[in-house]
Amino acid sequence: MDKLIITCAISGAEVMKTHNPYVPYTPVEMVREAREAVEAGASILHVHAREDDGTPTQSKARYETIIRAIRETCGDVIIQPSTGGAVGMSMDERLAVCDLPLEMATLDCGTLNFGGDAIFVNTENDIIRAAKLMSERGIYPELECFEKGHIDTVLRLIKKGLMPAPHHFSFVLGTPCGMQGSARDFHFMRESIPKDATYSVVGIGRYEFPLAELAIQYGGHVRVGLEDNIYLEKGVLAKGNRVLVEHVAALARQYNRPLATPAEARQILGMEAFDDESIL
Ligand code: KMH
Ligand code: ZN
Repeated sequence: MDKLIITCAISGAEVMKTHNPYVPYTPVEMVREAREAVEAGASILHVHAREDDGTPTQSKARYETIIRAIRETCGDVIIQPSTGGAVGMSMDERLAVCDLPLEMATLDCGTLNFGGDAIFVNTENDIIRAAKLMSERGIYPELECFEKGHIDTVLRLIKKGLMPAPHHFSFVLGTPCGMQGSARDFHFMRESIPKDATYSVVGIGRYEFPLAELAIQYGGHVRVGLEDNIYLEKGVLAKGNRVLVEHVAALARQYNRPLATPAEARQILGMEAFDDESIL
């Protein structure tokens, strides 16, 4: 089994300080959360930029400021900005961040009800556009799939030659109106991807740690962080991203699964070696 890659989704776009005061907004707060997540064992940081008041933004300039600050503090960690942004943003707005020399970014592979009247829109043409852009710019996509139909979409695009290898999936399970995160849901998803693909689980809310434990046992990888879950345990807010990563690192120790360094994560995922001259 490969070493375990822990991704930490430090900020998100929808979670606010009113939900958990450790949610970072400013670049200084982003660096604090990034550093603590990396110290605890994360090798990938999934980042949503925010304005100082917490408003989600896909501003290139804001991402550049945040990424440069994180890079200075966290060395060769893999920095993975979001192209999902926040619900309601246009694809033009969401993909603007891909103008930066990025190593990796998320690529959302289908539309989903997000609760109430909110819909997270990713049409087939949106997905194809994002895949083409990222491939042209050498940005490694993390294929976010919120349900099995999203995996099927990716498989169809692979067949059409529109989704080049390597393929690294994220199973985002437990959103209010999406697929939930039971063991049965997990196995259905992991058995549905190509044999040579890798995957990470993203358990929302109470699914975060049970899915992490399953992925650790079955050779998958894990994402945790305040974007996905604000609690360390029922009713106890997590005092930052560090404790969430530490919890997964402890589970990994329990199952004798060593953690991957950023360099090892790049190897496992089939990414290019890190080149700090050309990568932000
Ligand atoms: N904030 C969600 C609407 C991603 O980062 O690519 C989308 C999201 C997915 O978080
Ligand atoms: Zn995200």
